[in-house]
Amino acid sequence: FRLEQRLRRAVERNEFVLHFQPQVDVAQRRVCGVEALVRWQDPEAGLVPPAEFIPVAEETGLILELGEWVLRGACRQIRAWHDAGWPQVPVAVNLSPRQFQQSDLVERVRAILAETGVPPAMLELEITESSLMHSVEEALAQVQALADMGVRLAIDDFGTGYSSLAYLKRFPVSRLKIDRSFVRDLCDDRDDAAIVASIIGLARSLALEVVAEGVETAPQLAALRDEGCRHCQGYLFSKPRPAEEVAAIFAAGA
Ligand code: G
Ligand code: G
Ligand code: MN
Ligand code: NA
Repeated sequence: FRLEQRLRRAVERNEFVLHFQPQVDVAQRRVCGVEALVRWQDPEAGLVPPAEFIPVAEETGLILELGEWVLRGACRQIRAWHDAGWPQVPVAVNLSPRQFQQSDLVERVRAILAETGVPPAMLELEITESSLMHSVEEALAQVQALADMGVRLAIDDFGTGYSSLAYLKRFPVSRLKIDRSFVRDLCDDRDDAAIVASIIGLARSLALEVVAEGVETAPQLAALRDEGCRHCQGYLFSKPRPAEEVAAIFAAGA
């Protein structure tokens, strides 16, 4: 079908770009990380958001090639920011379930880190609960190998999937990302407020870091701070931006 053909050609022609969204340490008022988000620069349609092509890339398997490109691009950017003298913050990359299930993922990640000269701790991989729960023992081995290498792992969209708390304890993950659907109505919906507070409490109990996604307003930020959530990401601070513009945000100190 047409989108699949166009996507295949886009991979061949390298029509993708990475944007980066800062994560802010709200106590220290500084950028503490960035998330890499891929965009497709289609010569005809312009900038295509990932929601429109990631699902097709997943279905067709093109996500493996695209995902490798994203990983390499993110690591090159880490290197470039390092060489330009910017403060070093981890860069998060989204891994689709299919990428996560590749048996040689760990070796691929290791090779890209070596090739770009990036310390493993500067890379954070975001996986979803479904990636972890699909086949738990394999996932555990994969996560363990990445953690042993020193790569950070975050659970994306946390709270929307079906992860078991018992398993969560077994996985050596670095942090939980509170899904933005809970943050949206945090100030008006008691249930969302309770869920957000529970995730923050869970993270604290398990000694995991926590980051809130989709923070758009000052009252949301205040509520998150009150609950003890120190790291926030969202339009209140910055939309995902091209790398050059993120450097300006580093320069401004968030
Ligand atoms: O950037 P945006 O908010 O439009 O992203 C929409 C969705 O696409 C999010 O769920 C995000 O995780 C996903 N996404 C963005 N970039 C990547 C990527 O490089 N790889 C994968 N697998 N998903 C991505
Ligand atoms: O699934 P994932 O968490 O990777 O999704 C990231 C997506 O969230 C990106 O598409 C990004 O553009 C979007 N996003 C980031 N900050 C905000 C925000 O404050 N509000 C909304 N609505 N979307 C956001
Ligand atoms: Mn993400
Ligand atoms: Na998310």
